[in-house]
Amino acid sequence: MTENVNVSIIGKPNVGKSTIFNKLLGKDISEVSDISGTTVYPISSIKEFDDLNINLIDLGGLKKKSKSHTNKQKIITSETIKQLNQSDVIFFVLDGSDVITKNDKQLFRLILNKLKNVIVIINKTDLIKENLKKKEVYFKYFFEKNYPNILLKPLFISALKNVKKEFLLKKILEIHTSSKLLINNKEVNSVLKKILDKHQPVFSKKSRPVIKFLRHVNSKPMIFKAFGNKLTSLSKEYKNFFLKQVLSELKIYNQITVIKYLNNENPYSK
Ligand SMILES: Nc1nc2c(ncn2[C@@H]2O[C@H](COP(=O)(O)OP(=O)(O)OP(=O)(O)O)[C@@H](O)[C@H]2O)c(=O)[nH]1
Ligand SMILES: [Mg+2]
Repeated sequence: MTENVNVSIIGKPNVGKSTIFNKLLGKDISEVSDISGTTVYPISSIKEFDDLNINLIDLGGLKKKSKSHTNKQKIITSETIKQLNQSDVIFFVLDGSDVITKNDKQLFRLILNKLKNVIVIINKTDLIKENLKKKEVYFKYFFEKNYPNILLKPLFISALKNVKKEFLLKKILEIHTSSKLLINNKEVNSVLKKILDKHQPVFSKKSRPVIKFLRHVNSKPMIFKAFGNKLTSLSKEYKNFFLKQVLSELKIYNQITVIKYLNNENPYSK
């Protein structure tokens, strides 16, 4: 059975969104130019892949809040929010030849706040003059350090020279498939045991929080529930550590994840 997936291409102006859109479709549908602000209204087209009808949506480049008061930017902002709400996966595009800007950070926050699964694409790698490895580390480290509830594997491409089409389409399929699955309790709790063996929560306010049971309750967005005692005294650092561990042990990439901590509840009581 064919299924539909909405994939929006989001990023600040001029990073190469329309170029990626055209290359993925193999047709020059969206206008490309070196003038920032070329795309205004969303442009969409269907790409068939595997059993998926991928509805690709190219959006206008969103500027940072303090610079989004022009009429054109107001249109782009409202269209972006509208498409974002309906999207299953986001391609978040950055310019690899530049540093990460405030504009990029604001946009990425917006995507995460909507609990959207996201694939980070670092474009224009052909323009990187300095050591490529160093630049890759810079981007990877930024996303690793700043966003505790998602494990990202940024993809480095040059839309002009090699867009890595198959790879990108496969990523959409992977997220789509994992968004329909619930991971069984046995697997989740063997991961819980492994994490606790590595690092127990520490004492805080004279009590030691104990996580007893972990359950995967939703896959789009990804939600886990942790059951135990005194979980309100878990530190933020521990929660961040715990979430990253769960994601890496279960190999959940590019999917925003929430863990809800519940005190003294027996998951089997209902
Ligand atoms: N060197 C290089 N140039 C690129 C690459 N991808 C896109 N460009 C160029 O960057 C400019 C902007 O590309 P667009 O695809 O129009 O960018 P956009 O993000 O859609 O821009 P807006 O619609 O204005 O937000 C164009 O001149 C492209 O040819 C790339 O991988 N390498
Ligand atoms: Mg464009």
